[in-house]
Amino acid sequence: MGEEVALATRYASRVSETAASSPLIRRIAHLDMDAFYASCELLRYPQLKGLPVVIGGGRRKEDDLLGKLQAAYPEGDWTLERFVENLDRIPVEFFPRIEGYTGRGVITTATYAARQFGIGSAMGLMKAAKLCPQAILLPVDFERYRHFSRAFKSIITDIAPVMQDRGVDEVYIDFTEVPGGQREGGRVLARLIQKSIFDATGLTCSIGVAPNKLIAKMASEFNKPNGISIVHEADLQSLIWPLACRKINGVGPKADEKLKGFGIHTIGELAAREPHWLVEHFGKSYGAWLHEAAWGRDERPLETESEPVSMSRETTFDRDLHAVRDRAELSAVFTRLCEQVAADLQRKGYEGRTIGIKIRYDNFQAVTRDQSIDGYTHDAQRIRQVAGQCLKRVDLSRRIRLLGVRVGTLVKAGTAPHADKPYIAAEETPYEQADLFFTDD
Ligand code: DCP
Ligand code: MG
Repeated sequence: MGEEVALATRYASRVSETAASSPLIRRIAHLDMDAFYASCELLRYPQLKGLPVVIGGGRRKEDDLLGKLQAAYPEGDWTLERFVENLDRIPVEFFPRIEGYTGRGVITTATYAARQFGIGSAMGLMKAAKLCPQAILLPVDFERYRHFSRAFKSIITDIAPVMQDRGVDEVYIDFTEVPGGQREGGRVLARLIQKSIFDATGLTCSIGVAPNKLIAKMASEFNKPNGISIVHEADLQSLIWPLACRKINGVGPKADEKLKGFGIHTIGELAAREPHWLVEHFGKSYGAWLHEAAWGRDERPLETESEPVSMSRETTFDRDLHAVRDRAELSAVFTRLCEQVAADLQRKGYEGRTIGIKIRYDNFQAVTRDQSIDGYTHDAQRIRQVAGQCLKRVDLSRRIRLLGVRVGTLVKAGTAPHADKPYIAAEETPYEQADLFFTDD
């Protein structure tokens, strides 16, 4: 069955201290995916590459495309399954255009081809329709973007473990102590990360490497898309000072207006002001910060998230399943989810004490149940037994859209008493609704 399995690891926040004590030159990267939502869409519709495409508006309308295909090729066997497998073969002319759009929809992002027409994030679709009527309009699919978000981040942490998550499509990475992180100012490692992400996902990103987060964030924009920019401390005057103050992450539209009112447009002009003048006009803390920022100083550590608090696997079914009629299928999926969570735990070296399930019904209502055990485990069978108990506490007479298994309260494997007591409760449980599809074997 074609369901998509999603995995998730939740972390407790922790601050990285690596750079402070290091004799190496501090090198911090900011990585930002290129036209992220649009690029995720182009992976499944490669026939749209190079064309103006905007993402936004209403809900998914893939079924409209299926309808068109059925009408155009009535002899074709266009089941949903066949359709999903052949997305890359849908003729370009079948895709909806933005022309004539009326409504209040807003663009989340646009391909670089669409940007040439002046289209960009947060623009109304009606305005975009005027700028480029032939642009193709695709609906947003957040689940898909989250999937690729997790994928590219896990590739990064495999290479460079100190990473700060900044949202769906950007992260900071501490290059300082990573092999290759100092070579050519970080370019060698940046190239490796770009290539690894591209090879695994087909997505491109842009990376800026600089002495700190503030400059790195600006630098990642210098060579978009698919670019790398290296900034050293000595480049402040030539590369940073000519930029508009607004390019500083932390100078919003209001502060920018006020700065302009004083005739300060560029970061260089900001740097030229006396700190006490800035404090006088922008307040003690913000004024002082503006001065530091203009001089490229930023000591903030990366806030890494390296201690997971839970790991989970969940899957959304192609069609909603029923506990009785689809018993075998559900049981198999359930077992597999437990095995996957167990494998995730084992691979990353964790064990957990709280085992839980999540179900989303056909009306999108979600319920969760969990249960704590004595000791800690990363054993698939044990997880399945306890998760099976949790399932007995939810309504299984309704159709199910999503099923998930989570293990929480994690500790590093081997650091806590092991839950190796045989678990017999499940065998003793009398026949209940959950047994309809969750066998206790
Ligand atoms: N996004 C959104 N609404 C906005 C801005 C962005 O929904 N106003 C979403 C869509 C983007 C994603 O967030 O794909 C990442 O935002 P970016 O600003 O990084 O934009 P892109 O990744 O799309 O393009 P770029 O190549 O400029 O980074
Ligand atoms: Mg981006």
